[in-house]
Amino acid sequence: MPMLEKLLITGASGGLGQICRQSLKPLARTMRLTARSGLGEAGEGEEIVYGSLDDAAALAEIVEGCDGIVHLGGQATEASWETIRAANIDGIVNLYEAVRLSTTKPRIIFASSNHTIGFYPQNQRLDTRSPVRPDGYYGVSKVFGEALASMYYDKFGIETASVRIGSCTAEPENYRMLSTWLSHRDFAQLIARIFAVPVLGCQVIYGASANSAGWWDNSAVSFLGWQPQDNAEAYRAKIEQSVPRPDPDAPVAKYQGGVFCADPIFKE
Ligand code: 15L
Repeated sequence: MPMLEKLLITGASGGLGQICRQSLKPLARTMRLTARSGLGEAGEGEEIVYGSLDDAAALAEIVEGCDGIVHLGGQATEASWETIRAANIDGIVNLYEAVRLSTTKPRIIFASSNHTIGFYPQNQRLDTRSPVRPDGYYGVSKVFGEALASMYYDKFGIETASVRIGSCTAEPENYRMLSTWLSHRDFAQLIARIFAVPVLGCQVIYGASANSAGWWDNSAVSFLGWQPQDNAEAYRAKIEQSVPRPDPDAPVAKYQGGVFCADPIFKE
């Protein structure tokens, strides 16, 4: 028996969206996929609805009838303020308004990011209550999303898990990812746990596998029962053989957010 009737994935044509399209199938009777374009043919149990986060009326229709949302849509890297504002500020307000006005009030998983805390040094361990230290407009927009989720929970009871995703790739690709890596399998299992718990409330969760070199402590959300299975350490030897070690003073070796800490202010 799937635990959800209808799961909406926003940003379903992106890298993580395509992974979730496959891995989250067992969670819902129907999966509704949305993006601006590029979703191909609907498979069994799938509905495809094209739309944009800046179209509030279209979003209201896209959200209606869903009991779960994995919100991956929006801008996924640093960009100009205009781009960030449209996709990650106005876009997420439109999404929460659509949820508030829906009859089904879906639980939301918000793809937040490690760039909310990117300016912490790599030798500092953080927990979910550590103050934010965003490393660019992108990180600031994710902090905004987390704050918006908090307000919609306190005012309207809409439940959200803001997952501060580290680096969700098939395998770790560099030294920093030995700490930040989140395997696709662990991400899918985290999503399943978030939808499974009877009461979620509004939580911040670090999205990282059980990396021996990890920086983040999720003990405040142990009630989720999520136990990541993978550990980036298994790839250390491969990285040591194939990736040049960065200068210890380079942002990628100094800060948790890596190269994002060195990004300029982009202009349109
Ligand atoms: C993110 O938030 C980005 O969306 C992703 O592309 C990676 O850069 C990741 O963070 C990371 O920090 O590795």
